[in-house]
Parts: sequence; C-alpha cells; structure tokens
Amino acid sequence: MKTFFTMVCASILATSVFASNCEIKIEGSDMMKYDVAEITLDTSCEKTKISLKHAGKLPINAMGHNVVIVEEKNLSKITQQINFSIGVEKGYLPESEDIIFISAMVGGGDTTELEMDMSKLDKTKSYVFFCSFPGHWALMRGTIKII
Ligand SMILES: [Cu+2]
Repeated sequence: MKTFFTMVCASILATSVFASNCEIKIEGSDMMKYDVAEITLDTSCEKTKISLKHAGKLPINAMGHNVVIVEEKNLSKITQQINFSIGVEKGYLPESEDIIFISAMVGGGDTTELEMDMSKLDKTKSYVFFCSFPGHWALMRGTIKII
C-alpha cells in the first residue's frame, strides 16, 4: 500500500513539473531540419523537458541530431568549435561553460530527452537552440522565446 501511494504521489509530482508548457517536443528529419523554428520556455516551470525525436531513418553517424542551447551572442563562438574528432558522445563539442544545455545525439527513429533546470536561464538574455552535428547548425537552429 505504501508503495502504491508513493507511486501515485510521484506521478502527480511528475505531472506538475512537466505540465503543458513545461514539456516541448521537437522533431529532426533526414532533411537536416527541425520541425520548429522557435520554442517557448516558460519560466514558471521549475524544469522543462525537451523531447527530441529523430523522425528520419539515417544513422547517427550520417545524420545525427541533438539540441544545444546557448546565448545567442555565443552561437558563432561555439559553432566554430564543432569538430568530428571530439566524438558523437560529446555532441562534437568541447566542454564549455557557454553551453547551457546539451542533449544526447540521436539517429533515425530514436528519441532523447533533455531536462532543463529553468533557473539557469535569464529572462533578460537571448538564447538560441541548434544541432551540433558538424555542418547542421546553419540549417538546424531556432530562436527561444522566454515567457
Ligand atoms: Cu543535426
């Protein structure tokens, strides 16, 4: 019985943390594109979950996708550091405190989830999201609206 209550409480808690605005779905394709050009992050969410689905079929080493969030002013600095030699596990990016959030990279048919602690975002700053697979950011990027 105690376990049952714990499960119910846990699910209620999970629902409130990821209520409507606190969960965002993005899809990437074999055409090197996201299905959205802008996402809205609601600062009333303690945490926001981004679910990235690769709706294509190509393997991760040919058409991997992830979601990286940085301040807009750091976009070119960060994307210049993208390098195949760094490896897919790190999203082809060196460690950097300018990378606010980075999801795992996925290949065709796979989904990954990125849980974001919203206290890391500052409403007065501009943020962008992009894919750090080499060559993708020019097409795979979007703006972030913070409400
Ligand atoms: Cu990509």
